[in-house]
Amino acid sequence: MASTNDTTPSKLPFPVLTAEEAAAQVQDSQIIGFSGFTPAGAAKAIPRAIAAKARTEHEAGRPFKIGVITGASTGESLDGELAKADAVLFRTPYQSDKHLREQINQGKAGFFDMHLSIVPQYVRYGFLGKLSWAIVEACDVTAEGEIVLTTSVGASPTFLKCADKVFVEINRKHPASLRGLHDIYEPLDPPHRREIPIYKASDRIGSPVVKIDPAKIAGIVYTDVDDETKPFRESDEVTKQIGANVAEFLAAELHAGRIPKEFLPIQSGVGNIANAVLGAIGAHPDIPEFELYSEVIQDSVIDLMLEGKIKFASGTSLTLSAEKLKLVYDNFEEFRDKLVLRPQEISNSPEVARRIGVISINTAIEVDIFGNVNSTHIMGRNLMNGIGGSGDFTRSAYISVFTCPSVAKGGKISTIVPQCSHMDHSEHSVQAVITEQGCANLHCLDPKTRAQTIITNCANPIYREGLQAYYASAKGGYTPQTLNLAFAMHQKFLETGDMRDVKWD
Ligand code: 0RQ
Repeated sequence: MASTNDTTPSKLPFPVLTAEEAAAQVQDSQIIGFSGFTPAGAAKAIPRAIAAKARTEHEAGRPFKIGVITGASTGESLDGELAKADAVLFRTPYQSDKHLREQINQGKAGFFDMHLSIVPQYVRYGFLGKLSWAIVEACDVTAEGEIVLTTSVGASPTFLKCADKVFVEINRKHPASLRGLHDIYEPLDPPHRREIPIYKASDRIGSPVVKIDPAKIAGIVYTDVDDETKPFRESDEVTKQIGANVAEFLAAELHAGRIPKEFLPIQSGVGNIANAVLGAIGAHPDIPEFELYSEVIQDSVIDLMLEGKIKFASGTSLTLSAEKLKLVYDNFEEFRDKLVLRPQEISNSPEVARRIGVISINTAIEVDIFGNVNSTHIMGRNLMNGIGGSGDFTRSAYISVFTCPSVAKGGKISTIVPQCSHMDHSEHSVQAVITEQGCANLHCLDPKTRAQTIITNCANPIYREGLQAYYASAKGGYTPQTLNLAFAMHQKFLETGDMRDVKWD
């Protein structure tokens, strides 16, 4: 069986192309499914070359934009370059690139947000249009059309299946011995779908490779580049305290018998707070070793595996710093039976999350005093990143937790507000809100008690009195609100750049 692992790639029946030769085949208005879930495993060389082609076309006075579908956020070479080249017709789902965010908020790039678990089936159902290309990063491909992905699976299996033609970026930074890390499984579509047979985080149900018709492979591009993962900020006092508060909350629920003594699988979002939270859970003496059923596997997971605190991690991406990825690759035989990467349709499956009792922990932009959560918008208007996988897990979780610092922008913004300026997760799906100030355990509380608990336990002291004043004057009913004051803090910020000193009467 010839594969790119063989020293002579010409044995394969696929053209070996430069990224520019591949990009030359991409036409204006085509829709492309790119690999990548976070910068992990994202296509890099061809999107960069497509962006260069877009610039040339624009200079020649010709239109050139493409529809960009990915697993989630990607790296600078994909979202960043395409946005800077004004080459994005539409983009979905989650993104976190500052240039693309700007284009979206200026209305120059179309964007629609969706739950990550739903992306592959939307592609299969045809809601996203016909994919002309799938462009994926892999560490190996065989003449028979077996593709071994790299550090993420995301939605790539579906892109590869549904696209007319395929380009594969073979990234030599990743060893072909990764075969076996991935568990590729695609459910049948309704009305033929059956249950996804995962009963614990470590269950494997699929194939180690994505198998496609080799006739669809229009070319291979060889690359040798690291994932464009950004380094973590050193945890500060606020982040550490949020982590400690989450760990204390879970330990208390365990002691109260509301979490079983063997513990339950954790889902954790991405970023600095999520990294610190996992570290704190791992360090808590009362929390036993646990498993992860999540989407992103970050550095702290590897550290906790080495300490024996995390037994197994199921995700869709291995989003590690270069140093941590090297450690995993250097000791891959040790990690092989502790890690699995699945398609996001499976890693983020609400069905599986509900069955296995996932404890979800995600980050909010703002939370209102009743426990509704805004994860996506700044001041109700501008998109930050997107809902990502937070909704996939939150709605189905055994316990769903939202964390955030109590203030943003040096205290000019309170993340606890009378009413969210945009809503992604409703009070019905949010069981705990945790800031560095403390924890509001909202289980089975009515809206009035929720409001008092969130203001007292989570709001920053500089905003606590103001929020209490708002609530004291809020007009009756089951959920007291004064509609013309509910956004007074947001309005104050839009007028003065600071939420403080709102007059509540
Ligand atoms: O701004 O970048 O200018 O400093 O938002 O905030 O505190 O650094 O936290 O990087 O973890 O991001 C919710 C955006 C948090 C992210 C969000 C500003 C703040 C800062 C970033 P700067 P932090 P993080 C996993 C699951 C939604 C989807 C999700 C996210 C910047 O976690 O996108 O959970 N989550 N998916 O200053 C104005 C506020 C603000 C604010 C924070 N109220 N108003 N600015 N910021 N709160 C992901 C996937 O599914 C792949």
